[in-house]
Amino acid sequence: MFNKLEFIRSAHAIDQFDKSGLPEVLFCGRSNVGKSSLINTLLNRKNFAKTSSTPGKTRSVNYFLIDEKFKLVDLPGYGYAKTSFAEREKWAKLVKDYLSNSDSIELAFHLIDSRHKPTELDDKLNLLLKSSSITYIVILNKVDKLNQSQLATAKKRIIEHYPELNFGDNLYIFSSVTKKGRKELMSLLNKLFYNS
Ligand SMILES: Nc1nc2c(ncn2[C@@H]2O[C@H](COP(=O)(O)OP(=O)(O)O)[C@@H](O)[C@H]2O)c(=O)[nH]1
Ligand SMILES: [Mg+2]
Repeated sequence: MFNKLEFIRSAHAIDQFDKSGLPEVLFCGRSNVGKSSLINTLLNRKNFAKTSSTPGKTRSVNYFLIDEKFKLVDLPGYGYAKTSFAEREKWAKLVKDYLSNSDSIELAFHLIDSRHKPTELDDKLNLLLKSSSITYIVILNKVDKLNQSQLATAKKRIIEHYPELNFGDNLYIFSSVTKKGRKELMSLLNKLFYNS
C-alpha cells in the first residue's frame, strides 16, 4: 500500500482538472488547517505535499497519484475571517466548479481545527459537499494541541454543530505531530482501494 507516489499536477482552472477517471480522495478545509501535512503523514513523506506556514498559499488543486490506483487531491484552502469577499467568492467558485465537474470523487476529508468551532466557510463547504451528494468525513485536526478534557469538548461541539457526524464513522480525530488517527484513516483507505 502506498508504494508508488507521483505528483500529477497543479490545476488553476476547470480546464486543468484531471480527467483520468481514477477515484479521488479530496482534502479540503481552511488554509493552514493541516491538509498538506495530513497527506504527508499518510504517505510517510516529509514534504511531498508542500506545507506552508503562510496562510492561503495553496491557490491551486494539487493531484497526487497513488499506486496508479487513486488520487489524493489537495484543494485550495479558504482564509480567515478577514479574508476579503472577493477572495472568498473566488475560493467558493473554484471548489463549486471542482465538486460539480468531477465525477470521480470517492470521498472527501473536511479538516477542521479542533481548537475552534467551525467557521462560516466550514459551514459553506459542508453544505456544498451535502448538496453535491459527496461522501465526506470530518477530521478534527491538530488534536496534539488539546488536553483530554479540551478534546472531549471539541468532539461534543462538532457533533452539536454537524449532527450528522458519528465518531469513527464520518468523524475522526487526527494529528500529524503525534500521528494520532493515522491508523484509522489508513484502514479506511485500505478498505476503499486495496480491498483489505
Ligand atoms: N500542532 C500541529 N500543527 C500542525 C498539524 N498539522 C499541520 N500543522 C502545522 O500547521 C501549518 C499549516 O499546515 P499545512 O499542512 O501547510 O496546512 P494546509 O494549508 O491546510 O495545507 C504548518 O505550520 C504545519 O506544521 C498538526 O496536526 N498539529
Ligand atoms: Mg496545503
